Amino acid sequence: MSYIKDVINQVIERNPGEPEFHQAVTEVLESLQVVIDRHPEYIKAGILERIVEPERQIIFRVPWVDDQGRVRVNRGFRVQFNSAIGPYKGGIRFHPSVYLGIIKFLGFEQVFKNSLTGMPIGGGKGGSDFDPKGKSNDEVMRFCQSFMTELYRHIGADIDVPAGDIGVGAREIGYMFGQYKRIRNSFESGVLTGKGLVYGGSLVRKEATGYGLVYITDQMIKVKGKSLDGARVVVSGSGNVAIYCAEKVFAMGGKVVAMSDSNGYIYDPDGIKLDTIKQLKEVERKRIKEYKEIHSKAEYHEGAVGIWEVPCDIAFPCATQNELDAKAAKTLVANGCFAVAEGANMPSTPEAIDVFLSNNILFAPGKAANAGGVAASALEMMQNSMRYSWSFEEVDSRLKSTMINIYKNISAAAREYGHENNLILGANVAGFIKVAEAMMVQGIV
Ligand code: NDP
Ligand code: 2IT
Repeated sequence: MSYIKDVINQVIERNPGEPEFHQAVTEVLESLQVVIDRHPEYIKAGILERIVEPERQIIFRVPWVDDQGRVRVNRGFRVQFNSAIGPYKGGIRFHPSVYLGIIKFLGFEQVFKNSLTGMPIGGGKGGSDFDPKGKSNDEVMRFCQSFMTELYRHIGADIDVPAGDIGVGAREIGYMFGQYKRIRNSFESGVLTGKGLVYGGSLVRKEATGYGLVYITDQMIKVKGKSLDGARVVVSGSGNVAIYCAEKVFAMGGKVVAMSDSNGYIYDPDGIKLDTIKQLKEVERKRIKEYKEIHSKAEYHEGAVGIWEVPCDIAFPCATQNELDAKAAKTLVANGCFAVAEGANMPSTPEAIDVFLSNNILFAPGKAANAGGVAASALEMMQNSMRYSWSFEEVDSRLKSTMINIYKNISAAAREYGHENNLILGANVAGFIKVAEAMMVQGIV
């Protein structure tokens, strides 16, 4: 273990002030002792030392003019983490909390997630500390154009293919694609994914992270004789991942009783009315609090973390990193929750994960459970290079089989490397080995 500990300590020393990055690296590397024991050649080749160091990190100024005519300046990031198995691939996040450490943790996770999809995609992530909340459409457009005016020189269908994440959806991707196309004077549909359906987007991409999350969860609980049918479900967040997770839960006979945003959560004992959430969040961009004005039987509570006090059988954290701590995990367990699947990236703290594992909660880690989004992005890239589009059913069935395969691979790896029910270990090991093997044969680069 001391070799792995040394690598972790080096990462902490060389990347000061980036606790989320340290957290993500520690979790993955601590799983890899069993792999290193069987593959001592990885030590000599410096696989771990190389895999924790991004291949390239780009930080740039993003100036834009607000509606009052004032100049504003944000910071843009793109971290191109690992290209051993394909072009860098990963979303762009616009949120005031974004700094280099957040983008590095997300880029690092993405390397293993993308490997798990079985598709030829490397890992990367980007973003900005720009806050789209309260901004006009025109301001968002000007920001996206300025962001792409720098980013365009670093990306391409065979180089690096961004997509959405928190604060970046179809609207932002549209503005960024328009600016890329204008600068390059070239319609390169494969340069971004999550595009609108009328200009090269894929059916099911919008739904894919949430649907995929429910597909893999269904598989995980089915093996233990449980079912979504009749299950009481809590989904945190009310963005892209949360909405389509909830939609698929309802379609499979479950009942979502609580959802949230960063201000608070709603509890509707009759089941959340998703049409209202879609209207409030996708169309009007309002706060979830408004739900109560429309459905008076529902309760609204200030504070996002209170959502974990709502009793449920299955919990899907779909908002943001470290939104579910040990206290929340203990409450979930005490209330009889039997499964947790991460729609967000790293939503459970390490202490919360310890609570889940020691209580035998069925736990699907984000890098496997939310891989449906990037898997559908890879399908979008495939369709773009064929200049063809598949039907909804075709993409959905490919997504479903991808998620079932991920489940099979991570549970097989968990079994093979020692802990049958530890899908965290399984996901880290299975995701890592493919990337490590590719790095081994490509020389010291
Ligand atoms: P959205 O911007 O569509 O939605 C984010 C949701 O999470 C909103 O309800 C938001 O509330 C809430 N949220 C964001 N930040 C915080 C915070 N600091 N505290 C509490 N709540 C917060 O993003 P997505 O749904 O796309 O992303 C959600 C998560 O899923 C992220 O972790 C992302 O990395 C991950 N993910 C996304 C994928 C995708 O395809 N989009 C794929 C795989 C993972 P509010 O509106 O109040 O900010
Ligand atoms: O975290 C993620 O996997 C995403 N935000 C989606 C990335 C992508 O390229 O579709």
